[in-house]
Amino acid sequence: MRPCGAHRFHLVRLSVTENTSPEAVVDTAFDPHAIQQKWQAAWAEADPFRAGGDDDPRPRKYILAMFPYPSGDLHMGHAENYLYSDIVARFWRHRGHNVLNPIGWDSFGLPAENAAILRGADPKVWTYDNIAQQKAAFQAYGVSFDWSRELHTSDPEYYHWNQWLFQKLHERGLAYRKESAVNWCPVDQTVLANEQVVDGHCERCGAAVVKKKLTQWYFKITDYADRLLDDLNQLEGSWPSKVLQMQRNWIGRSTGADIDFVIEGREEKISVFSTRPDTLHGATFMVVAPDSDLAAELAAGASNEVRMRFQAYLEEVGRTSEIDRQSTDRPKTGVFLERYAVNPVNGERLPIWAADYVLADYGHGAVMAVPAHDQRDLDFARAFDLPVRVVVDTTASATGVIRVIDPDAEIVELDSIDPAKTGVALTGEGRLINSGKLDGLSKRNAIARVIAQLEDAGTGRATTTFRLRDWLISRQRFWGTPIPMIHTDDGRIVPVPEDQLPVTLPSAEGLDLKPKGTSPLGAATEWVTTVDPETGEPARRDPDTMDTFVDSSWYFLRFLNPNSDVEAFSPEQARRWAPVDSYVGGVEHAILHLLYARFITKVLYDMGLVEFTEPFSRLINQGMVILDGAKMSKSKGNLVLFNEELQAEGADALRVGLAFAGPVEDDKDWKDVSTTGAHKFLARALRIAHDVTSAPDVVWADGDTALRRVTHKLWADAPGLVEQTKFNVVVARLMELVNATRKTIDSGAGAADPAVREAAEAVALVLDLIAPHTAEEMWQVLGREPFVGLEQWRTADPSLLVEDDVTAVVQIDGKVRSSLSVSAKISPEELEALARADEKVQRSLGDREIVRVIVRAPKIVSFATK
Ligand code: ANZ
Repeated sequence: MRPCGAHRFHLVRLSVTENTSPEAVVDTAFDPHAIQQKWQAAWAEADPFRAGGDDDPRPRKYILAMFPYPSGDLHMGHAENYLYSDIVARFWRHRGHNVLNPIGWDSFGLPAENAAILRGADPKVWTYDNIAQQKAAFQAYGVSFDWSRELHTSDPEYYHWNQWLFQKLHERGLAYRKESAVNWCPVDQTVLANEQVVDGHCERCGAAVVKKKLTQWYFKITDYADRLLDDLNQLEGSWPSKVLQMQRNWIGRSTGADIDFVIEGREEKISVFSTRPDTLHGATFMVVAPDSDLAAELAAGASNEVRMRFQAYLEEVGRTSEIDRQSTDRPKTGVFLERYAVNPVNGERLPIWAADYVLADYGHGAVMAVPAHDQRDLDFARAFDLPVRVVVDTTASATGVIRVIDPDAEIVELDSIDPAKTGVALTGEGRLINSGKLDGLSKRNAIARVIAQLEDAGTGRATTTFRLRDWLISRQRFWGTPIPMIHTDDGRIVPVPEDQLPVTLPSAEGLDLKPKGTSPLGAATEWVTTVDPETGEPARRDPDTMDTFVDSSWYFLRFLNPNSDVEAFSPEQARRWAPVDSYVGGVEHAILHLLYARFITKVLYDMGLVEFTEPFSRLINQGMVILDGAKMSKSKGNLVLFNEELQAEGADALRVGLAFAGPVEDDKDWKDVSTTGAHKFLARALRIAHDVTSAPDVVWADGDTALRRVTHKLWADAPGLVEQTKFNVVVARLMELVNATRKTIDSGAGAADPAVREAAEAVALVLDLIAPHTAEEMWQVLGREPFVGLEQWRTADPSLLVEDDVTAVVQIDGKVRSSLSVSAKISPEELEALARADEKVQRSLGDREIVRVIVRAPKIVSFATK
């Protein structure tokens, strides 16, 4: 029963401005759909989440979630992603910030084209239909976007500036064409960037990727390799360490030396890259990548039989993925090329082999093989009976102290660790042996000495090598940004003049979009025919389109003035808003998108257009939503559909269910997401607002202290919890406050207690992060003006934060077995003693022996038993 008078404030007609007034409160019964509709209409009308203009005095926050590809319906991954960034955006508004939280669509790309081929539809129509559908879903989900900045990368107004960017890179020598062996997807019939090849397969369709020699456009990201690596240090602590590590590995900086070897019967020397020049005396053969030009040249000079064996081997290698080639547990294969190299330090003849574990496009595509100290070389030497020579004694550490490898032996016999016998390469630290004047030196000193010697003799030099390759950006597909270059009849390639940009896509009508290895745009005769801007002679447009990762490499800047037709973005607005303060997205973008966006940001910095070198100050990766431990997918038939869930319990229950299911970065099993539980909680929350009988101007200080303490503890902790992205804890704390409030209403001072109003308002203000519709409704029921989403959070009263007693839980083998009421200041020893003495604990322990105790005073004592 509701105490009488409870409706006093509900009947007030509330309005923000003329015509934006939401209808009076829906009903005391919780009808999430009615509440949702009402507040969504009110938001659409009043546009409360639009970012403030230049004269807005509040500090700015730029909150962004990785923009979606318009694949149709939203899925649970989207539901999670945009929920988290919405929580952050709402939080900063409550903290007095001018928040920019924009949304757009990454709307170029293969799926549109493939769907179009399958159904004979226009990729454009398919794409924009999907965008409309997703937009409606976002609105139904209650995300507080600034819709005025919506953009689509497939609009000419957007891709105009991709073309501008391309030309700027071209002017700076950072966009270029070259012929090389590229990754080719035989199904999608297009080239792929290295980053789009996952375990040897096409990232999109899963087909095994093959190598094909083609002339393509590249962005010279390798010029930025050092900066891309070094600047990761700036992000330490604000990006997940896993992502930083993945980027470091991908860029893969190795320091070592280039060493030049004379090849018998060849005028020019060849260089090899080695991280272990100290082992030069241990080189016993040389290996070249079979698919390198060098191997072909060396094989050409060999006997007929070897030439044939080499050809057959080359074909076999062409069918092997790069991952397999590098795998250590694969039998080693290769062909001796009947040629010899000469070791520059001792004049020894080293037989030259072609073997697939050496890659053509790393270092110089050739290695000096040191089987004693490199596992792959050792496996190869053992397979083909080549000599193994130990040149670093790893049984003695660099300091000269004997390292005991076999604990039963005093000194290890070198023989017992001979790699030729054990099959285990000696890769550790040690002192040099069998290396002439280098003998006795530590690895580090020997490396420095060898490099100095090589440099003196002019046969080598210190070098740094990167794993990172240049970014291949041209694609032989239709639905992308046309590359703004012109091929003249006399073989020049010139930029489309800036005043003729954008080069817009022709209509897809009449074009055969089926993948066939050349761009469908080449067949659009009218489109492709143009004139040489310098001579006016007939010429052809470049028929390729850009990788869509170009589109997403700078979109966060376009949101700052998305409608400009005079510039890609405004440097002045970038100064105000960028870099992005908080960026939420999936870890699947740990390399591709984030690396490209970091690269383009650095180029824009060098152009003087932005004043920062890293685009995203903080990165939040969400886990996946899975079902029964497995990734959801259409083909497995285990999809939980966003729209169905939205229909069931409404947006807020879905939002609360997801937020409560676990830590942001963890995968969440849909089994653990309870939208019905969330629904009940929201109904309880709204109910307390309905029950409040005191007036909005009541003096809180007169309220019940126990309840006020819970409220103020929330005010003290909520900001920190949100900043640490502990959204599940925020939900738990809201549940705690709702329960405490209910208790006061039902059994304590009653609904008229000012502390009840204070608590209910606190619930509304914090709940807005996660369940904004219910929060708005509560706020209105409480007699306050909309919108709660724009209200400032309150601060905790320190005098209400001193805790007298707290509840400590006692766990045994991970299960809570008892709880104790203890002083907040209890010592760990005291707490452990109390826990051990507790009757319930003793009962459930029985005669089991405690083997480990963890005490976190004053909250937890955890016993582990045998
Ligand atoms: C001799 C040597 C002796 C090496 C030794 C290692 C250990 P990271 O660290 O990954 O940069 N290498 C060079 N170019 C290669 C290629 N194209 N394909 C396959 N392997 C190649 O690896 C550098 C090391 O990998 C180089 O140092 C070279 O082998 C090999 F005890 O040179 B090393």
